[in-house]
Amino acid sequence: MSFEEAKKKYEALGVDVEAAIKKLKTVPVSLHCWQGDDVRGFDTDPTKPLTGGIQTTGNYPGRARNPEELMADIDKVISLVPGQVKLNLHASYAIFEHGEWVDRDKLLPKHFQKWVEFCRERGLGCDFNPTFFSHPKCDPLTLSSPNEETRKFWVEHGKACIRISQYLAEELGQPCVMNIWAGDGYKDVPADRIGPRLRYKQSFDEILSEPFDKTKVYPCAESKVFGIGVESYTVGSAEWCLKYASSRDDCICLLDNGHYHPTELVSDKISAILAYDEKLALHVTRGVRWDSDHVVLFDDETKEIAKEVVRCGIDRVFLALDYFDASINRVSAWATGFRNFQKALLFALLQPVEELKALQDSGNFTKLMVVQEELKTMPFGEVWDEYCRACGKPLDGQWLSQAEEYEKAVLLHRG
Ligand code: RNT
Ligand code: ZN
Repeated sequence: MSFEEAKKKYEALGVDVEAAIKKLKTVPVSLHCWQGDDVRGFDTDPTKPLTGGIQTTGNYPGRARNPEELMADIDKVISLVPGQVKLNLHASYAIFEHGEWVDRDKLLPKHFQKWVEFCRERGLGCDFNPTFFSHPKCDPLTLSSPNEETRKFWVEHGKACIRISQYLAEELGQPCVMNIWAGDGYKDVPADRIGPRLRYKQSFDEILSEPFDKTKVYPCAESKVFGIGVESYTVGSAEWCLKYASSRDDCICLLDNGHYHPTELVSDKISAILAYDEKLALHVTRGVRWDSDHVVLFDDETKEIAKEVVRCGIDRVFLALDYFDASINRVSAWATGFRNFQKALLFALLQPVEELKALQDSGNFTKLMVVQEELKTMPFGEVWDEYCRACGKPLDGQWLSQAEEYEKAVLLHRG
């Protein structure tokens, strides 16, 4: 079947295929830099373990070891994926020059100047994340620590990151989403649950007291249910983050779909939050039995998340990917997840939403089920190919060989 034939089939359902393609090309999706180096960053000893309750597994060759390698890998990924990429950086990816090094509480915009140049040359915006893990000052708590010196250190880190986020937004002319996630919590049953939560709140308040332009910097609070070694209690739980974000007009909720009980679905949470808030942020990932951060697939829940984003208003949701697989070619992992989320968004944009809603509202659940099932076997692949062509990017079946060549020419030569 040709694209023209596929388009006719969609048009018969009342779907505007060209409009869907045109829209998706403008929707930024944040590409997480941390897939390229197993979340190690450049500001601490790379032989020290990843902390904060997150874990990468696998030792596939080719991990990026420095900014040059990471940038080259990101460039490769960008060449392999359709759509509007935005970069997502962690503070731990600061670039120090001439033997300089500063601790996280002293980070300055200039430590991200190289990243600004990278983004500017490629027309990308940039999102940002303070890094509250993999650092000697995690005691293991950070923003909720009872040790005032530790807590202050991490508050200063958060404030420095607000200034850096503002700098990124101003230099690149696109808003910067600044996501606050800290793995603070306890392995075993705590005696005091409210103390850390009150200190966490105070720390967030102190970080957000740093002046910033609310049209340029969008701070978020990312919740979590548990982490490895932090099984019994998480300070920044779902309720804490929801309540915190709703208590202020300058903080939004960030939902990571790996951060809930496996029977809970983020696809069902999106509309609940958007019934109250103007904006929402997402980390799209794939948890296999736990928050394992597997590569995003074109699977049912990813499709359902994309449908909800489209139906609630794609421009109201800041979209980002968050996964890290060290057991396969990292460039391919990045490209696969990014392409799959693009597929899910395009698939969602090709649904006859008004007709489906009308079936629901008129109580015709028989037809609603049949139509929704039949949409699954529409000639989506033809439209996807056309979208890739329209973006000037490789189609399915054309890009993996490029990742493999890059592996041979570049990645396998890394020690
Ligand atoms: C951890 C959170 C967090 C991190 C990144 C590196 O469970 O999902 O978003 O993955 O900030
Ligand atoms: Zn996340």
